[in-house]
Amino acid sequence: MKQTLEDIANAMVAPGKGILAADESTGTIKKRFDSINVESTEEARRDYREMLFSTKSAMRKNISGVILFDETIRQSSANGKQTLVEMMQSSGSIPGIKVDAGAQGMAGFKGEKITDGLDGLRARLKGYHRLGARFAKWRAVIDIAPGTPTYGCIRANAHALARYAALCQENGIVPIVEPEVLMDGPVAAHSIERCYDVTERTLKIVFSELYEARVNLEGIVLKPNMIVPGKNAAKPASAVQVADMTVKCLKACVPTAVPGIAFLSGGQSDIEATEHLSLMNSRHDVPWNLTFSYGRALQAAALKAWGGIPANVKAAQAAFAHRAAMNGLASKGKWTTAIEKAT
Ligand code: 5MM
Repeated sequence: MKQTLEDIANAMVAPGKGILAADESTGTIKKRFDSINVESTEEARRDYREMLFSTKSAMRKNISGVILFDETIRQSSANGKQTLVEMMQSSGSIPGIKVDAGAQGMAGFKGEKITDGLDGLRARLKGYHRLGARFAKWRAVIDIAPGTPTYGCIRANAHALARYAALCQENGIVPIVEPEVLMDGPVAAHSIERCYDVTERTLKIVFSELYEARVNLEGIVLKPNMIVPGKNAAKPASAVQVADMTVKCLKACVPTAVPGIAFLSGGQSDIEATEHLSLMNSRHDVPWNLTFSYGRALQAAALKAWGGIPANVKAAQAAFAHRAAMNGLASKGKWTTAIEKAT
């Protein structure tokens, strides 16, 4: 039976499950591999991602879908027996694809960025659908610094997100709408209150643009930042404060028609990202499923344990399965430090 956009979106945010962001572009994965002294070849990238996608317990129980990069959606396993897409499908996980072409300097807006990738997007989406993708991702980047972000930058990024989302839905693909207010930009000295204000403004404009573009909100997943201070902020925030302010901001901005919100980790530590998500779910009643769509916070421990050495695959898979399980608990508000340490 054909799945509707709503079916797919609901499956992506099912309780206990969340999304693995493994869509690092070639430059970003190189940086990750540099940190473990591994050369970023096509084969090494395949081996690393195959290791994650073949972690059966995590993929079956806690990973509803995986965001892939263009190279990965076309790759096969090392033994050539199946494509990586088939591998994740066999565990019941949905393949997704990053379709933006990255954030570039925005002409006329010094220090601000606009995400590229709308040209030819309709044809690319049709191709990705044939390859098995049932959801996509587009990330807009909003940086906080003295005098920025400007309305012009937020508006242009929100408009692009809305045009992308409409094209995805036209092609049977659920759009993940990711407007990321950075916590680790070049300055990143802002307070948690400033993050709240900028995120609120950004989300208000994004949902206005989605409405104008006639996007069906029941068939999207929102991927926002949490409300956190910049990484160089003078004053830290408590985990409870992050959870409460994030939920308050989302309640002020996100229509209840949206089935789910899957957060990015944005530079938080693994444990912080898990704790914040769990506190949101345990402390608040919300009309959406709140879950994770983490890149770094799901992969960091596994990447380190792997180190590019085949003999470490089992340990790395155990590290990935552990993080996925902890975040699965957090999506139900059931994670605790005691469970984190005991398992
Ligand atoms: C996996 O990282 C994605 C970005 O890669 P590029 O910068 O190479 O395009 C990124 O979009 C990611 O999906 C989100 O930002 C969430 O990742 P984090 O690490 O913030 O949870």
